[in-house]
Amino acid sequence: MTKRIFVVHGPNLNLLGEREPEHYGALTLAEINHRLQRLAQTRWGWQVHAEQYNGEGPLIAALHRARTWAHGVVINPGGYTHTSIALRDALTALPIPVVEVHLSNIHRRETFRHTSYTAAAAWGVIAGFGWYGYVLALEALAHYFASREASTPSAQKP
Ligand code: CA2
Repeated sequence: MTKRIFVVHGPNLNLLGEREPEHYGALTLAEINHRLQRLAQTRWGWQVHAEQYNGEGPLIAALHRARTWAHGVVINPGGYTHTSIALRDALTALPIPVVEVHLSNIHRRETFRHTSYTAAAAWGVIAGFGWYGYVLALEALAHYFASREASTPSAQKP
């Protein structure tokens, strides 16, 4: 079955590739999204739908919409990681697996970045591997779907 994956980027990530490459790498957001779409299609036959929001409300509204169509979510909540209980609540309300991704290793940076309000609402967290962290998140979702399908009765051999 074709899976639809929602990759959603939080505030300021539209600036990727323009500033702070030492923290966030040299690729633009469009380049990262394109790589994920190509990989997901060729390796698993999945569709990746990517969006970016600078505002908390629109980000939460996009997650509410994703309840109707997505099979999994990969989110980089950006700065809202460290501030937003509302975003955490929206993620908690999703009945599908969520993987939180950070380009930088937030635990090697300023103390205020060490706390993630959103992480507890995620199935898992990946941080510090740059854009490749999004690939790892897709791999994690593939493992999640495969392990669930293997344990459903219809997939069992007689
Ligand atoms: O490491 C990450 O992916 C972060 O989620 C990025 C956030 C930061 O607030 C988190 O602590 C960690 C910031 C995203 C800002 O992105 C920029 C990209 C280029 C230039 C300026 C900002």
